[in-house]
Amino acid sequence: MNSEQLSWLIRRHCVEMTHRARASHIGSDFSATDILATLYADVLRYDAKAPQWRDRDRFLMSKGHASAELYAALAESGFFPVEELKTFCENGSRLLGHVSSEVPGVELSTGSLGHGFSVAVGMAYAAKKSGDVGHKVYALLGDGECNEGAVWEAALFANHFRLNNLVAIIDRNQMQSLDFGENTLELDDSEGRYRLADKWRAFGWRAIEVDGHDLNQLKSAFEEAGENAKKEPHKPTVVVANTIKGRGVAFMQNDVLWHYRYPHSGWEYDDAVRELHERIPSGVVDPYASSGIMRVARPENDGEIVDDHALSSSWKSSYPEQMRRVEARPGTDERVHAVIEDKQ
Ligand SMILES: Cc1ncc(C[n+]2csc(CCOP(=O)(O)OP(=O)(O)O)c2C)c(N)n1
Ligand SMILES: [Mg+2]
Repeated sequence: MNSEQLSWLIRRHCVEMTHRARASHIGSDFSATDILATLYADVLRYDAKAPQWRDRDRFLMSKGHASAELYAALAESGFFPVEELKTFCENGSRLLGHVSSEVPGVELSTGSLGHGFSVAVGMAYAAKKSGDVGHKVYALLGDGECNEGAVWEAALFANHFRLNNLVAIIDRNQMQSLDFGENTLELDDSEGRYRLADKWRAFGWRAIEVDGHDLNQLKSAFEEAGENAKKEPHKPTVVVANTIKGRGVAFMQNDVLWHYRYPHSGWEYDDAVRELHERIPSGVVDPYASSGIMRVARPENDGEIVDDHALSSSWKSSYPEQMRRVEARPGTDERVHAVIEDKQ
């Protein structure tokens, strides 16, 4: 299966899993879907039938709330039956709402932000110390997760011990749970001269910035990271992937609502499936509805949508005016939202 096909299937499973389970984080799943698809289709070395194979690359999902997409990627890569995805978040299921190491292919239970990356750094260090050079360690972090102090301590450590067997990936979707990053704790400097990638460079890392939805760019970045030992022999690599939260379903994009909301029965679920089917890659069959959903029960008056989505970007109307610095444009592909007020 190629990365485009895997990417489509991951998104399709995420719609189904969060819908059935009434569970969260589909926006977070969607922003990193293309990253995971590239990793599992083109980059990571693994044996799905022997998940503990000694020479496997290690992948740690440090933003462990985006569990549905990881489970979907693992199931489609052969670690466990795809059918099991239907049990996501059910009582007794091993597919817990935050990433669980009970699941074949998962290296570490995650969800407490900052921890997964710290453990990844420790694993890379241990591999170096024991002369175990047959594999790399990868960790996927959210950008909001970079607000955690532990992340920067681990980044210093990786530089100090020259962990060139380590690749961090930042899902730079500019959002965290209930707001934009800029409104919460900024990662770029106030003049826009030093961006997140520059911070990592200053910490001794090699930083590569890419469009996190461009499968070719992602693949090249990981190949470049693999070449690291030749070019800059001592440095760990970070791939800063610029992404859109909710990418793939127009009404979910760049809207804080979809951090926690699941696609409800009716127009939300139907329209999400319909839109995915507009771009189904050849050779892929929808495991849930092979011919997609043709007619979407979209509410006739927009008022219903607004009521239903009172928590969407407009929810910030209750904020004091000086806090409303950034405004979303939901339903568009525009990643850089309008700054509507000076940040003073
Ligand atoms: C240590 C810790 N604090 C708070 C949370 C609650 N929490 C869950 S998701 C989230 C936002 C994460 O934002 P980001 O890392 O940007 O991930 P995204 O959903 O945007 O991909 C927060 C604060 C947590 N899981 N762990
Ligand atoms: Mg984020």
